[in-house]
Amino acid sequence: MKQRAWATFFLLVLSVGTLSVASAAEVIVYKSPTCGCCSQWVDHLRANGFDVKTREVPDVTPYKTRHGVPSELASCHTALVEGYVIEGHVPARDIKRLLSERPKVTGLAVPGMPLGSPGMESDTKQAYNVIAFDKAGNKAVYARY
Ligand SMILES: [Cu+2]
Repeated sequence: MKQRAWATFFLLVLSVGTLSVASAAEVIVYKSPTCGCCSQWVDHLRANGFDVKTREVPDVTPYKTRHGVPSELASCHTALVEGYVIEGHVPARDIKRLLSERPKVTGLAVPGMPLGSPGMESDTKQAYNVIAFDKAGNKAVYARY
């Protein structure tokens, strides 16, 4: 009986370990060293359990081009997570939904820098959309705020 209890305990530890690894998705963020709202978005992701690594670069534009971000969807920072591209101030909950649904898209973008989005905290709230995009030029609204 005692042995069985230990076996259950170890199974629990194993499954909890696996879960935490799965939830701490690694995010690589390309940002300019002087971008304050980029750093605040990084804090937002970390507060929501993401394992964020930042890459300070003098010009983020080549990274956007390389990873297929359409110029009209461009924002400040560009991030990579599990094969997806995240452009701009995309809320953590939409990235989590993306990683669980795994749609066939290149990534998600919040074009520009809307006030009130994560990392752009403000008393003024602008309505904005999270846009899913692919390399063929298709775009669709993924979430509305
Ligand atoms: Cu920004």
